[in-house]
Formats: sequence, C-alpha cells, structure tokens
Amino acid sequence: MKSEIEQIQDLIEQSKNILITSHENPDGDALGSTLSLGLGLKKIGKEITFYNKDGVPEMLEFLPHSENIVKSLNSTSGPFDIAFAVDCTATSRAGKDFEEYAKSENCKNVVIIDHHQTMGSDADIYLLDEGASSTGILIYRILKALEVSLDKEIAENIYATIVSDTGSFSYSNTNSDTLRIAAELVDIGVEPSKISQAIYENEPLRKLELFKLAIPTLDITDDETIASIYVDKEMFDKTGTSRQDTEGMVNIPRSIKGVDVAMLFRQEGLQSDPEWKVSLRSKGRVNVAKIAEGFGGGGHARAAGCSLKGSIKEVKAKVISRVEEALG
Ligand SMILES: [Mn+2]
Repeated sequence: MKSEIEQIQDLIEQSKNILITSHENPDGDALGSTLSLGLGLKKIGKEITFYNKDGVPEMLEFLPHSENIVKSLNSTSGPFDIAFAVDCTATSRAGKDFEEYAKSENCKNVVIIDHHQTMGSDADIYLLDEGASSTGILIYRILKALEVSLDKEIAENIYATIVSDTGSFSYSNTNSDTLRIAAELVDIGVEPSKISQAIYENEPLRKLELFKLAIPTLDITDDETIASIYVDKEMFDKTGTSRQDTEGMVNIPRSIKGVDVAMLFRQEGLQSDPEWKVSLRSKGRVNVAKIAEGFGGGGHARAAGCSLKGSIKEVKAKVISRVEEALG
C-alpha cells in the first residue's frame, strides 16, 4: 500500500491543470501552504490556479505571489486534474462554492491536506498529520518527494506557515522537525526577522482601535482559570474593522497567569439574530477541540472554534459551563 504522499506524488505526475485552495478567512498557514504548493508545482511544469473565497487579507499581502490568488471560481479555467484543499478538514471549509465545484466534472480528483483532528469524507486522497506544526510542513514533504528544488519564494511561504501556526515557535506544536525544516528554509534565503516584522509589526491602526474597545470586555471566572473577551458588531462598525482584525486578540485573555482556557467571541450575522464565532485556546489541561465539537465546531486540542446563536451573555455562559465541566 502506497503512502498518501506517494499517492499524491503519482497523481501530480499524471496531472497538468491544478487548482489549489484553502479555508475561508485564511491565515498564514492557509495562504502560505496554497502558494508554496503551487509555486513548487509550477517549477515542474504544472498549470496552477490559486483560489481563495475571501482572497488575501491585507496583513498577508507580503507572501510572495499572493497577488495571483483569485477570489472567484468563475474566473478559473477548469476542468482541473486535481483540486487541492489545504489546511482544510473538508471541502466545505473552503466555502460553499468550492464544495459544489469539487463535486462537479470540473475536478477530477480532490485532495485534502491538513494537520487537524477532525475530517470529512468527500476527497479522493487525505493527507492528514496531526503531528505536523503547520500544513506548510506537509507541503514541504510533498515538494521534497517530488524533488522540487525550493527557491526563496517557496521557502518564505513555507516559513510563514510555521511562524503563523506555532506562534513564532512558541506553542506546544513546535518540535525538532519543525525547527530543522525552518533552519533549512533560512539556509535557502529566508530572513526570519523580515517575516516576523511582516506578520507582527505591520498592523493597521484600526485594528488597535478595535482592541481598545474590546479590552474592557475582558472577563475572568472567580477562580481565574477561564478568561474571555468579545467583539460585537458595534465595535466593528465604530472602527471600520472586520473579522480579520480580530487576529491575535485571543492572546489577550490567554496571556494571563493561571488561565487554562482563553476565549474570543466575535459577533457575526444580523443584530436581530446574533451569531457568535468562538475561538478557544487551551494551555493543556482541557482538550478544547472536544468542547468545540460539542457545539458543532472543531479544531486542535489546544486551539479550536465553534459558532453559537444567542445573546453574548447566553452564549458565554453556555461555553464557560462546558469548559468548567471539563476542568473538573
Ligand atoms: Mn494550519
């Protein structure tokens, strides 16, 4: 039985026209993986179309070739021999349009590449490795298997996936394999300070204005183990921000001494029928993927998300009581 990487390698070798996408509201791993895979496959003569439903957020425009990502499948030229969905547990994570497109004649083979726990069942090949720090690490392995020589632009994209998903080599998913690959990428020409500056010292002022409004909502349980913060529609409107500006905000409650689980609640949908996107972060005592799954979401043991309807008071109380049960 061939390994998933060998199966993907065979498929790529027989293919010409390839579509690559990632999850909606993309982060550094999503786009860095999309771009590094595509740039690598271009080097061995493949025709690549980069797609993301939400396009490229301002803060990720520094990723080499990000300007080549299209936001509409109508402007793509199928049929595709392979459609890759990277950093996605299922095709639905890339949006409804792609989910439908992947089922159509336009996509002969669908391949999912991810490092998350939960999965769907709508792809031809799944490459899933929870031990990988980022999806970019899996892209690195595929390109190595294909003997693609990594250039600086590919290396910068892969490096960005690692920095983004390990919190600059600080989360528990940082391992020696990750550090060895990062070192190799630096040898190829990546400048770590340049990537860090692009990611962490390049915030639009409006984002900090949003953080100013959110900080007064910081709330902590009496035993100081569960902390949360929220952003509602009014705060977004006042500061001219959107959900991508909440990136990193969960690190505020998470940074507090003694906190086991940190949460960010972000309002979406109509004011009359509010829906809250919840980001959960655990320092290790609680598997937050289990909690998120209980509300129809998913993710990793230490970083997960879900979505609930109701007032902020109701929604917060529901999630906190589940976390309290889990903390015991
Ligand atoms: Mn990821």
